[in-house]
Amino acid sequence: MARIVSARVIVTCPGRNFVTLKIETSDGVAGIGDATLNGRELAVAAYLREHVIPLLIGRDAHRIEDVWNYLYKGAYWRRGPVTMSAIAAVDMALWDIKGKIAGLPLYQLLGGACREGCMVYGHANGKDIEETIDNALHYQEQGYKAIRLQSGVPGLAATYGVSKDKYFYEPADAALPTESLWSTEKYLRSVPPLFEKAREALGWDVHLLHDIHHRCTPIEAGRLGKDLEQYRPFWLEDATPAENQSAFRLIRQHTTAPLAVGEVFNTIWDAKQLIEEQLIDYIRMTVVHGGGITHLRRVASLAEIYQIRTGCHGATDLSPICMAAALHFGLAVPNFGIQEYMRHTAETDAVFPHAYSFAEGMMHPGEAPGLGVELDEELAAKHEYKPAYLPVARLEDGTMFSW
Ligand code: KDG
Ligand code: MG
Repeated sequence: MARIVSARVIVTCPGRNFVTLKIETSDGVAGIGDATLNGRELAVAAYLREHVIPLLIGRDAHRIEDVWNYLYKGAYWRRGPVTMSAIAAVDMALWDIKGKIAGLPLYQLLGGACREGCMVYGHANGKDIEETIDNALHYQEQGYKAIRLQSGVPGLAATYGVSKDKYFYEPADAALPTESLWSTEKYLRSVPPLFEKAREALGWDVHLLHDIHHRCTPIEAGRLGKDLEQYRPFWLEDATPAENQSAFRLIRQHTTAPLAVGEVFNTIWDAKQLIEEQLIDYIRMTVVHGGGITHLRRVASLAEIYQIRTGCHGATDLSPICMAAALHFGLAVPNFGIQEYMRHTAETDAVFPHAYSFAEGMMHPGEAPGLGVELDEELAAKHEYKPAYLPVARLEDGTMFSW
């Protein structure tokens, strides 16, 4: 038995905030898990410290499934991003420990590689179409096979997905939420010309993606899908808020553009109807916000029988630990689709040295036992937590809107 003897939460801010759970066993093996929830980091840290860690001490680190069920069912209060991120962190750390004890990279424990690597997509953005396409050409030169396109909208001062720094995207940009104005009409006019120009400049051999970021109603999303179909998008992401899963039926009635959704989902229940009615093509849940490897495997298995593939969230607000977990999962899951890859800064990478790598548009988790990521605690301690919030959006008349 590998008894859990200690567990600690480490909060660090190497350019942005990350929460890590570190679990140690009686044989001196340590595993780490990502618990970062952008803009709500300390809620997860407190949940872990106050309500999860005391329950872990003395348990057998090998009994991953049992620990998962203990934390999920045993809390009585189920689901939600705070709870599920905390459970995910425990789950990742335990899989890391199991891999280290076995001397095998995690993907081997998940059934072994189903492919040579995970295709990833990079983020091209710019203040206008020209700048976005210049940026996309840069990604294409670096070997990316898939690129997400987000451009500033004429007439709007700022929009999601368009960063100040062309190559590093950091949406949580202020100590209190900044506010931006939104117009769906202006936005809907701006996307088809972006895709038209992108196909002219980049050709047809590269996959093009776009994130609507919950900004459309179903009928608006249907119209946008129709307009973009001719440019063969790989996917349209988060077309409409998905609390009402049946809303996606309306989008499906109007467009054959593939749909991706789920970066804000936490459990299989958030996606059940979307999957069972085949209302989507890609499920975007990832390890940290989706209850860990143990739960994400169940989501992917349900999705597989409906020909839905994975497309895990991979923004910079998920730590390199989550990125590694997602790559092991992506390599081993039969219905992998694509993995989002927003590179972390050198400052972040220095705190989380890792075995995963990128080459020719593909990523591989590496062969190090477990997750293949370490946390440099000494360096982490030098970067103190800084409150940072995601922006909020209002319509031009002042009505609060989805960010
Ligand atoms: O924390 C929010 C970001 O992760 C999100 O805005 C990024 O939509 C996003 C994406 O697709 O990466
Ligand atoms: Mg998104």
